[in-house]
Amino acid sequence: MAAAPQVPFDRIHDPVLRRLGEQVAAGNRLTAADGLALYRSADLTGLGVLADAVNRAKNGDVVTFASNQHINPTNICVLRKTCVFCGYARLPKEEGAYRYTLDQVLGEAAHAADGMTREFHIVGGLDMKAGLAYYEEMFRALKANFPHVHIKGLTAVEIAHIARIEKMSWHDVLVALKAAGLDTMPGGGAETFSAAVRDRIADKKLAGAEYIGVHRTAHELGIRTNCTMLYGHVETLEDRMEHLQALRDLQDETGGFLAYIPLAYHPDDNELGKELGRQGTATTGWDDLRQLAVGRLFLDNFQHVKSHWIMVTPFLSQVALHYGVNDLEGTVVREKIYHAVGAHTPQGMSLAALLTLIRGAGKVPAERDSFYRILRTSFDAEPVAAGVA
Ligand code: V47
Ligand code: SF4
Repeated sequence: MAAAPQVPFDRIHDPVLRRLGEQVAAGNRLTAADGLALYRSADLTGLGVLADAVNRAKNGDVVTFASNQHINPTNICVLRKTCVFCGYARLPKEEGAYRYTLDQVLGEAAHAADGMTREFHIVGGLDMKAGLAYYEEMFRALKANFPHVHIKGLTAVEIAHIARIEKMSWHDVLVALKAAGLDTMPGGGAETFSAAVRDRIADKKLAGAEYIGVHRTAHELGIRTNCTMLYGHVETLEDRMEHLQALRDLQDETGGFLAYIPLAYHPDDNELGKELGRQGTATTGWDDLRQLAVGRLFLDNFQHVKSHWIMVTPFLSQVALHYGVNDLEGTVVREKIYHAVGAHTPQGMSLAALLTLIRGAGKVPAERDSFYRILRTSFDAEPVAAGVA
């Protein structure tokens, strides 16, 4: 059990936050109304102080990261027209549509051949031609070729899609995929659970209660999962609290969630962004930090809160390490790969840069595996960026 948080009350100016801080320090649960009060506080620094105290009590100063590789086997998706926030999906005959063959998947995965990648994060569209056999064959081949690599694959929405096209239950699809090599599931597809918001931005997508249902089934089968929330589009703060409440309730029931990852909505290159006239205006730093901090405080039964630095920038993710975050998502590219390609890859950060970022925030970097077991905290053999103590 985590130690009681040591809250430095003198650094919290908002009396409402102080009152809630006393609740948290006493080990009392916050209600959804308390969560709303956290969101509405103008004392962002005080909110961070509180979230940091809770995080330190759970995870100390350690900040983890994993060495993973994303594989997106198909961008063909039946919800292409109704998930209006998505810029990735294509219809089967649309320009840019693709579905990898098994050889292409193995070719992408070959980057893992030198033993550095420890996790494949595999997600794609809801493709009518990517059914159970497609993924079973893929997972079996990946495990045969890269037995040391963990498979974190398929969102709840993809599991439900496979179940629908195969006329199977979620349970039976998950049992089959587990037997083929599925280890854990990512948290994508949650968006915002509120029915009104879903109607507007993700009509026809698996409902919030069904997303929770697929995760419950996975947890019952011993498949641990992550969860997410897409925020910063048309949702209200009440919608965000409804979403957090549903995540906390399932975690109370199963304990199967590994991490919570809020995802900041990006308005470029998607229909919703055009409709809202929001292009070029992503979420604000203020909102990103409070979203992470409120998650840390309300989700008192979660060990890990992850910031996705590709979405909110490495700079904000660094500051977020003082707002309740203990884990960073984003591909870590080792120096030799990094230099081999001769330039910054758009979706990777060198290990040295990541270490600089974590240490620069006064935290202790640690490489972890997919179950959050620490693999190493010493990086002496790695190249070190200038300015790292
Ligand atoms: O479900 C789609 C989001 C998610 C946009 O579990 C967008 O470890 C912002 O879930 N702006 C997929 N976000 C990514 C995801 C994820 C990422 C990293 C780690 C893990 C994990 C999961 O991306 C989708 C959707 O919510 N998304 N479009 C957009 N325009
Ligand atoms: Fe995009 Fe996923 Fe929606 Fe398909 S289901 S349109 S891939 S967000």
